[in-house]
Amino acid sequence: MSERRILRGGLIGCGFFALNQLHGWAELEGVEIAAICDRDPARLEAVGAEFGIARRYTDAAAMLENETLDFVDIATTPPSHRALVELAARHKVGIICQKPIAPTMADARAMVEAADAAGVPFMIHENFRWQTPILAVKRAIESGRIGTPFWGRVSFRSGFDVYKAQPYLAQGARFIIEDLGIHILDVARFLLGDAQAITARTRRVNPAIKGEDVATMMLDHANGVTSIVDCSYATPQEHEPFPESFVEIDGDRGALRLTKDYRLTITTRDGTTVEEVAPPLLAWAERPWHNIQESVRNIQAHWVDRLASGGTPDTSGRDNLQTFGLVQAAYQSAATGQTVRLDTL
Ligand code: NAD
Ligand code: 89V
Repeated sequence: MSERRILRGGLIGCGFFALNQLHGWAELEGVEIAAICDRDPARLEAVGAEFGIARRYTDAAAMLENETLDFVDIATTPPSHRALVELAARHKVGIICQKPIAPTMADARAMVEAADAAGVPFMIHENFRWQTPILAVKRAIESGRIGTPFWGRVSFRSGFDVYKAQPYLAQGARFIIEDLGIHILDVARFLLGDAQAITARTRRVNPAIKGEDVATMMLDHANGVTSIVDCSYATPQEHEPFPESFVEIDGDRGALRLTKDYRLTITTRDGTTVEEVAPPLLAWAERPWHNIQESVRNIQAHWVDRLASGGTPDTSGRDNLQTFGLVQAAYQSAATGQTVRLDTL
């Protein structure tokens, strides 16, 4: 049997979160980050030195001209995503792009079209569903122990100072749904199926930021399940849970709860079991981020597998239109007070 060729990636955007991505890639077999790009030369140099990557560019177009790559990993903020995805599509390389996919639905759809037209795989780096505890919840549902789900809640409530590492989060007119709620909505889709409509209410509690820091959303799933997705960065707690997501799912034969410190409790009429489903602390990871950091490595491993097999990644650009559609519809619902159906977007 012939050995699998090492896949060559080029990473664009060497900021706060890209460091996790670079650590994740470095752990995986069969893939290497051959070149990096950032328009900020100081960041480029610092990150290149830290990870021993000599091929460095301040211009993504120059990187794609000069390097032979299998894929790009776009870790810039959303205003640059569409142009970079279209650039990569013109060069016919695979594309990973950070969430949120784009500033608007029109941009998001154009990016999916561009990748399809070029015939290249396109994955959104939607990593929360790849967290070990969320995967454990998915397996528990699939085991059938709680029967058929009829109600769910995915909740993320925190008082963590998220603005320190990501100051741009305090500056946008939109905040928690677009940045964090997007993950929690995706987890709700992953666990309970696609949603057709959403009703949302938002608040800004912290006066020092521009966007909303609290959101409460109700989803009507296509299979008849109702779920609540609620997010807050205005909720200090005695035992800060950041960045844990809590899950409650009720089924016709039992109920499950994913609670603080990664405890998964399943109760049926026969009794209750409790399991610890904590993520491992990877060598390069640090608490409390380790849950998110491990999910980065997990989604990257999934990309390598799908690139090698020619399969579509689970969080493809097209799949992500459903998650991003929920984000857009949630803002519309919060602005109008009405329930918004996704097929009206
Ligand atoms: P950041 O501002 O720290 O880093 C972005 C970097 O991209 C900067 O160094 C900037 O100079 C560079 N850049 C911007 N446009 C560029 C271009 N056209 N060409 C080359 N370089 C360019 O931002 P961040 O906090 O690292 O966030 C980046 C993305 O990651 C965002 O979309 C954010 O939502 C996402 N993010 C995802 C997670 C997650 O868990 N999936 C967590 C945090 C951030
Ligand atoms: O996942 C994210 O995009 C991050 C964080 C978890 C801190 O909200 O912004």
